[in-house]
Amino acid sequence: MRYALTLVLAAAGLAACASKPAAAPVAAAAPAPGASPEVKVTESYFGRTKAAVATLTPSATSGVTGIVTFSGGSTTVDVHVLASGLQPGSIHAFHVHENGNCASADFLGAGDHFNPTHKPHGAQDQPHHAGDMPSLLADPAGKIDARFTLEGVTLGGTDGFVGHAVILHAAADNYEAQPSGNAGARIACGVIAAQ
Ligand SMILES: [Cu+2]
Ligand SMILES: [Zn+2]
Repeated sequence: MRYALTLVLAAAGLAACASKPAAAPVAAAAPAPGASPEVKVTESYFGRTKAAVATLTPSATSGVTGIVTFSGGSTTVDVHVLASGLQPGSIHAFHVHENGNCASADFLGAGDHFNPTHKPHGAQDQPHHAGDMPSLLADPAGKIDARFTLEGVTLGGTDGFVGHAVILHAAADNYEAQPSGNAGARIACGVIAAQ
């Protein structure tokens, strides 16, 4: 049954990155239940999503742009945020939101925080949405260059980040106010796409 579940997750991941036909033959090589023990069956064997990127586009008035790159482990995601156009020394909430939709100028189409496990909004060391992330500090040039690791999340699969949106907010996250930390306007948005 473990193999069957893994295959379902792999199929979902493949559907999310249909532009990579080279991955298809890997999924087709499903092991029989009695597969020989020397065949190592790992997540990467089934094409686990290891990298993704989101290009941050500005809201109607923010002028903030950037790029966010993601590197996925089996239960962790490393995030690297590059952004510019911010007020020097300002602090900004940063989240993964539910809908991969940055179409409206206010980015409200991205919906609420990504929260597949139905947790409250919070800091990393407290119960928190899967989409909750550290707030980001702009340097004296109004730029962000930040790296952090998120625990207990993945890029691919039904509860993974790919296909959702990252949003940078005008204000810092207080990690208490529900459901979104009183983070203010949405000033940049990008849809997370598998690489
Ligand atoms: Cu947000
Ligand atoms: Zn949240």
